[in-house]
Amino acid sequence: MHWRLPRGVVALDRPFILGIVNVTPDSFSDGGRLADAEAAVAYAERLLDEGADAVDVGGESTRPQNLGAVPVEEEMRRVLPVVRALRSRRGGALISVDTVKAAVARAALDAGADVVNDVSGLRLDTAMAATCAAAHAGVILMHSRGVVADMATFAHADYGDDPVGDVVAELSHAVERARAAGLADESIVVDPGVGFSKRSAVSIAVLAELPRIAAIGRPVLVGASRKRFVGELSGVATAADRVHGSVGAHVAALARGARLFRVHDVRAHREALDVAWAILGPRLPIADTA
Ligand code: HH2
Repeated sequence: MHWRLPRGVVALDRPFILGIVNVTPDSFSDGGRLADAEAAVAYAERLLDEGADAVDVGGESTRPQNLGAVPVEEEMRRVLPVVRALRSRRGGALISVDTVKAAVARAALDAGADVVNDVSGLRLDTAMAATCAAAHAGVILMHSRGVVADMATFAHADYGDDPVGDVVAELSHAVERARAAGLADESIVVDPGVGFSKRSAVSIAVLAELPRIAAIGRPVLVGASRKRFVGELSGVATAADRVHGSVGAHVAALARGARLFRVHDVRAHREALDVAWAILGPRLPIADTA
């Protein structure tokens, strides 16, 4: 299993950790901490030093009570200086940009980003797929419904008899959008979007039935870090304190076929996932040779 990025191929032969760098005033668990670019770059470097394989730089929160849609210029003002500085200070580092806007993605790719993490799965900006294809970017296609302001709510959380089947079908459409625009299959990673347009029971079902997501045929990323269902299951109300529950969710996801993990707490996940991988990796049913 591997992932083709503009500057080479990443072998997914151990758990891949994407460290979260939210350059936002309002993210649900860490908003406002990294208000300026210098703080964000230093934080990203720390995550890389703790064992992150890449960092995911985001300038717009999906938090339901967020401060309103972020204009494209403001999102660029938040994200681009971080991408540029990181690229110049850490030449080899893999950088992802978390955006649903093609203009932001294009500017970030020009500034040295390798991956576009689109939480709308190429739904919300019709120029996004072509933008990523033109740059041969890696893409993370996440399942969600609705717009940024409501995708992390239950506004679109009604499913049929087989919610996981509905997620698989909708995520498969995202992969088709990517292919239609000319993106290579090898550039695509899929993500079931835990907590996005999903009540906790559906988020849990999606993780339990992750082999059905993996059957789409692309590597699977899971982002359960600090999320609401983790708090409910572990009884930890404060999002930033949900590290142990997050690790538990991600180790379970690893056992069910996930290979990439978007996390806040990098060191804890590096240690836990490496240990879990040494035990599970060679014995997992999903072939690692794809
Ligand atoms: N979750 C969030 C944001 N981006 N991207 C992917 N691929 N998968 C996820 O599960 C995912 C994501 C939400 O988490 P966070 O960045 O911590 O919060 P916020 O959106 O409030 O900035």
